[in-house]
Amino acid sequence: MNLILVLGDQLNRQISSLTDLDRRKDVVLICEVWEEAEYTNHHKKKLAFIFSAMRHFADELRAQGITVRYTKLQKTEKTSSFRSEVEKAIRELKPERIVVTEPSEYCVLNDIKSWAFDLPIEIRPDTRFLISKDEFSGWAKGRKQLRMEYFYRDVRRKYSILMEGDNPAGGQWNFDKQNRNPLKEKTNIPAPYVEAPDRITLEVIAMIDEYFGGNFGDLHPFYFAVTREQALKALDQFVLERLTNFGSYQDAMLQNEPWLYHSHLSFYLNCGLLLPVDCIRTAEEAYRSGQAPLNSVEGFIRQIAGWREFVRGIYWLTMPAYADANFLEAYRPLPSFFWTEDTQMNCLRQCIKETKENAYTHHIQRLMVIGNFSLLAALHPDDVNDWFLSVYADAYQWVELPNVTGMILFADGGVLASKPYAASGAYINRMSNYCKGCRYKVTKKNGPDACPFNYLYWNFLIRNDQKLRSNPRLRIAYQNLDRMSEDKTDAVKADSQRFFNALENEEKI
Ligand code: FAD
Ligand code: DLZ
Ligand code: SF4
Repeated sequence: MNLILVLGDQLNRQISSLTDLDRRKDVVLICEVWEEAEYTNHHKKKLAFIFSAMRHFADELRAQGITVRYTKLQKTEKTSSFRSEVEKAIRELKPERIVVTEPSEYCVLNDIKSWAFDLPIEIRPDTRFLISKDEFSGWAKGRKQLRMEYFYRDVRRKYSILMEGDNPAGGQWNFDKQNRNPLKEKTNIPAPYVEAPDRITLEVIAMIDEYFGGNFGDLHPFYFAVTREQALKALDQFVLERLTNFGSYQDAMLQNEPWLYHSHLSFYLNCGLLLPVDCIRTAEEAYRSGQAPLNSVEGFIRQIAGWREFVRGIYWLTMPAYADANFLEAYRPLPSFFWTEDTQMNCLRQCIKETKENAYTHHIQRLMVIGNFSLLAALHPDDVNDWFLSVYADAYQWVELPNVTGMILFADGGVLASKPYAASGAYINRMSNYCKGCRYKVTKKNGPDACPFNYLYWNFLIRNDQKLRSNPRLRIAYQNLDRMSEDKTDAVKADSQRFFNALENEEKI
């Protein structure tokens, strides 16, 4: 008899540990454990989502005649961990073997590898991704630079995604230039997918309220899909209602409009309810049938077949050293307004408020508002990673860490991104309507009323001169800095110092 351990982000019947399951003998173990629930200040919606999806998956397996041993979080057993739950199951069920699909996170894999029970543990490859860890390291080997764009093209070729023979559909690999339109006012943006909580979800919500009431984030209202069937409906709704505009408005931000034309599928992809091929093939079909334009379909597919696979590859290629990277020597602690949204910078307030409400913000809010601020303010990578890992319902270390350490903080010195995504307030003003409602003036460069992003941007270049000047993609930025008068650079430094002092003194900025 095999004891098959299925982790909370492996909720798919096609997962490698379940492929040869013998329903007459084998037992599937799914467990809610305190060790996972408490290692960070997980958003309440994130916890409710994962536990509800786990409980629904257990019921789906049972409906197929499979024996499932499911353990719920118990207040009386606050020390539970994957190891302790497996140990208990071994004692009671006496299996011949443990089978598990490789965990998505480095620490959990190492933990499982260290288990010394008196029976074999078979760790099977994680086939939920398009590119295996070995394939990625083979691709990376011998390359001076790892760039997503070239990796993505190889994935397209390998799986014949949006291809016309040997060529990319439409004659181009990338339609990003068409995908940078701002949205300046509310248009007819479709409502996001909403699933009313059923009995199981309501039970989980009650448990989260009781056990995790002090955690960050709003638990109510809860509207996520929690089964594969519902997640597939959310995918269909996205393709039908939002995919057409996805590309054009991919980078846009709008006050009080958290969902826009994004897919909101990352939660479902990352816990296994959806597979990348589900999303890619459905989107491609929409293009082939004339339902959605190529710039949108290619843009969406690039996020999943390109970025998602690429960041996972970087994660496994570079761990564990990646988790300690701090190339720009950034040491400032996370300001408390990341938890309280108590700031006068409207863009940040808006994005943090939406994070608290939904356990979601879209990519440009994470990258160009919260991420950009974290970079320019030299926040410590450990603090920023911990925040991003806890507040989003789609956050697992394999995807969160490269996005934070590599993409927003440039703490890896350029392994993932060719340059830091640093920007002044002008970018945020171009892509959103946040600045209209702000106490600061985006057009002012210096002084107490100036948009802090404006002087912090130049201060960032000055502070990191030695490390960044030689980056060819920052050549123009440094040329512009060199043209600045001394008075101007002095004002930048003085404004930045005043700003950082205020942060340190916990003044409202
Ligand atoms: P869409 O815009 O609709 O994109 C479609 C899909 O593409 C997403 O569902 C996601 O699976 C994938 N995708 C897009 N960009 C990325 C990316 N950079 N890395 C990996 N996958 C991507 N994504 C996570 O899934 N978990 C995280 O913890 C996470 N943390 C992030 C932290 C920072 C600082 C940044 C800048 C990005 C982070 N992302 C993370 C990537 C991205 O922001 C989210 O995947 C996206 O916002 C999810 O919303 P969506 O499903 O509506 O995405
Ligand atoms: C995120 C999470 C949380 C909060 N709790 C659990 C849990 O109690 N049990 C579980 O199996 N998975 C949980 N997860 C998802 C895990 O973080 C994820 O499955 C592993 O860390 C993957 O390495
Ligand atoms: Fe953000 Fe600056 Fe615009 Fe205010 S003025 S919303 S701080 S970019």
